[in-house]
Amino acid sequence: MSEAEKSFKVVLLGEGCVGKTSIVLRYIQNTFVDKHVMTQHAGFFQKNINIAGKRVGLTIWDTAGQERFHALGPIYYRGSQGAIVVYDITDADSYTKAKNWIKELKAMLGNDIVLCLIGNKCDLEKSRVITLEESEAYAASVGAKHYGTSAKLNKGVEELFLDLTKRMLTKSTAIPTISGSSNQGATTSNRQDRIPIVPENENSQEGKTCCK
Ligand SMILES: Nc1nc2c(ncn2[C@@H]2O[C@H](COP(=O)(O)OP(=O)(O)OP(=O)(O)O)[C@@H](O)[C@H]2O)c(=O)[nH]1
Ligand SMILES: [Mg+2]
Repeated sequence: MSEAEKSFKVVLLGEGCVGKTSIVLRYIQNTFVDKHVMTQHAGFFQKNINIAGKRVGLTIWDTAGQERFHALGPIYYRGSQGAIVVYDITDADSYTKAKNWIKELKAMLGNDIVLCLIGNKCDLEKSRVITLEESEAYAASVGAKHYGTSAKLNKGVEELFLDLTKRMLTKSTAIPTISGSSNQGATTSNRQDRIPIVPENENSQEGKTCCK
């Protein structure tokens, strides 16, 4: 193992159906599924990359976007070095939700986390309701960086993770490598994680249609 190895935890947040799982599956497996398979609780994925001569291990937590899982957010974003907050460029509600996640992350973690705001489904440009100017200006105003992606067409996904990793490396020069998370062997892996905590008093969003 390289002496320069670093490990980072990254969390994906955002409303249901915006494409969080699709982004991570595109990145890890280079696959895309048209059908929406709703994430329950969360799943995690691991990937090792070489960057600037360093071997970097990413643990990527893909959270469930449905409102009833919102209260689980802190379990996944606590201790994360990077956050990927996703909205769907054709869905204004998902943009509002993304901004709320960023507010929560900033309130809970301050500047300890590298923030990415992602406008996904860029292939649906004709149905865009959130302009790039608006989202880039908002991201800049909160110290985040905006990226446009299409998990479907494999646009911007690799660049997103590469740039995020570079930003986390830059920020972490003083942070020691997380021990005990051996990423030796397989380059990627994934597992669905079932955590037996379900928030009470949820405002269930079941029945809400989200996918076109
Ligand atoms: N056109 C288009 N559709 C996409 C894109 N990314 C994801 N989708 C579709 O959007 C739907 C939801 O994608 P998911 O990745 O399951 O969304 P999610 O955010 O993980 O949803 P939850 O797990 O419920 O939080 C699926 O039907 C995907 O095929 C994209 O870039 N373009
Ligand atoms: Mg999902």
